[in-house]
Amino acid sequence: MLHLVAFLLHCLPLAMGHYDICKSWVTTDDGPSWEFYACQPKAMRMKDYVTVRVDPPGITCGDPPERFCTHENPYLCSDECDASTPDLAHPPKLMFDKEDEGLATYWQSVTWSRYPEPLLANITLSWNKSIELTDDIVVTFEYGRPTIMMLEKSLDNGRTWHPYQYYADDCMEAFGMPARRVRDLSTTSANRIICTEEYSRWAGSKKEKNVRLEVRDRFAIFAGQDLRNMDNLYTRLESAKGLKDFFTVTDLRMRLLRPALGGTYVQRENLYKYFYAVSNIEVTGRCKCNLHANLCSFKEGSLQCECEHNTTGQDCGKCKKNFRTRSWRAGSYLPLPNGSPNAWEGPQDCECYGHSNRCSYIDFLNVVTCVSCKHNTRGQHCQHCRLGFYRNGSAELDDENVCIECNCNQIGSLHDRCNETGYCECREGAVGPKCDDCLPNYYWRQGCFPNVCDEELLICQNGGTCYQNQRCICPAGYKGVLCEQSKCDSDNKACNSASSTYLSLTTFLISALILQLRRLLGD
Ligand SMILES: *[C@@H]1O[C@H](CO)[C@@H](O)[C@H](O)[C@H]1NC(C)=O
Ligand SMILES: *[C@@H]1O[C@H](CO)[C@@H](O)[C@H](O)[C@H]1NC(C)=O
Ligand SMILES: *[C@@H]1O[C@H](CO)[C@@H](O)[C@H](O)[C@H]1NC(C)=O
Ligand SMILES: *[C@@H]1O[C@H](CO)[C@@H](O)[C@H](O)[C@H]1NC(C)=O
Ligand SMILES: *[C@@H]1O[C@H](CO)[C@@H](O)[C@H](O)[C@H]1NC(C)=O
Ligand SMILES: [Ca+2]
Repeated sequence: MLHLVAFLLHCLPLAMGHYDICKSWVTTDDGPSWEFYACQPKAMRMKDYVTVRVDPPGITCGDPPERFCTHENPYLCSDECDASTPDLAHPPKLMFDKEDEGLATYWQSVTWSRYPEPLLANITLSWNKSIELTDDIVVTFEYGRPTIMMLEKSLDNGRTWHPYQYYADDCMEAFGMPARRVRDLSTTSANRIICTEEYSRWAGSKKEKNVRLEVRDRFAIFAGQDLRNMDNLYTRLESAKGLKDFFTVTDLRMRLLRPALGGTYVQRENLYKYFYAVSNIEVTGRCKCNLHANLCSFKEGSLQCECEHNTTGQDCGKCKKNFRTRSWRAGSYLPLPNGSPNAWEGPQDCECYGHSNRCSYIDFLNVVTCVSCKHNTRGQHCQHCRLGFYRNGSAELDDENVCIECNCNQIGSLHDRCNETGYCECREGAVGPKCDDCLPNYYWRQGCFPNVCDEELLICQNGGTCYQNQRCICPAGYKGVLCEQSKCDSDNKACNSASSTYLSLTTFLISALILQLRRLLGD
């Protein structure tokens, strides 16, 4: 019972924190409506959702079966590890099981039989989900804590790794770092990576079993020793650069670099007593949901935020479709006590139908508008076609082929634009969807021009012939558009000038004939 009370007291400051509801239905002067708050899921035992990997292959004891002894009984080396016998096997999953009172179950490595080659092992924990630590990481070692180890973390599902904390019985010797304690850190160094000697010294194998990453002590720098002033911590998490990220992980890796030595140098004649054995890894944290969810569920093998505030994604890290506002934002712990979801109320008019993923907010119009619409679209939602393009009737608005080029004939049309069925506006005489044909009675020559002559109405006269509707080719002696004019009527000189090089023989003869006729008639 005492244990339970202590446990409750221990958890109280973190459990009772605000930010446990995302919205509530409130009545205001304007009637009832939703009010939205920053919210986060409860802290959970993260070991229940982890996948583990132990490296290198073959580091787990028992295959083949082997004997080991302990530092307490160094000369009674009759314990056995045998992977094929359930009672004697020590597989990695025993680091995460629920233990019956008093009966430790543990993963165990092979012994250091290949000394002086280092006995190295990596234990990698992966969640495939960003997690925010809310309490200490506690690793429990049976048979002694390592004399040298290191904790690493990843924020990107194991693509990149960063040191989290160094542990050694002599930090200077092992890592070239001075030993520090979290208790000595200040507000400006609260996210410093330190090397600590607190968890590596030999203290008798059954006494001190735990190695910690002190999350609570770091919180206490801001919230006070009993974490009573959580408001101050939340304020700092918003304002201090890198502080939130310090407590966030997707993966953890323990690099075990040297086993417990029992307080002495390595005894080469009895290497059966050097190995690693981990009975429990406690990781307490909550799903990181960017303050947009208060529930986190385990679906298809992964943790997943149940996003509110019109956000979506594993971490509520983006806006829902139809809610792509000027940009997604995380919620904020501020202003106290309920924080802000930093979300837009209602769907913002920033649907871009997939032709843009960026919007900008035009303050003085109070509208959100898509920018850089692709696929020849334009408009607030990229819902129109650019000038010179028209809507493809058989394509949805979000189709890449939604806009078709007008392709108006440059000469035949008045401009590049066309109507909704792709018809261009034609100059006089031009016709066709693209204005590349001519009306009847028009001919094409760098545009449409009215016929000059044809076979029916505009007939070339005096024996003239129509050339491609463009002009009459007149016989000698005639001119005019339709060869309707005799050259002599208008210009006697031309008729008289026999030497004119422009006159053909025929013309000459005809002219002579006319001359003779005139003489005969007594002109
Ligand atoms: C443990 O992981 C580190 C990278 O974090 C790697 O460099 C090292 O080789 C690994 N050790 C073993 C024994 O797999
Ligand atoms: C990780 O989580 C994502 C999102 O829930 C899921 O699609 C993916 O399959 C998961 N990957 C693994 C290796 O479990
Ligand atoms: C989200 O969308 C719903 C439905 O359009 C709306 O009622 C609500 O106000 C929006 N905002 C937030 C913060 O949920
Ligand atoms: C119109 O859209 C449909 C559907 O995407 C596409 O198959 C077709 O090629 C488009 N038409 C033109 C002229 O681009
Ligand atoms: C486009 O113009 C053509 C020719 O003028 C016309 O037949 C058609 O109905 C017009 N389409 C629309 C949608 O206005
Ligand atoms: Ca266990």
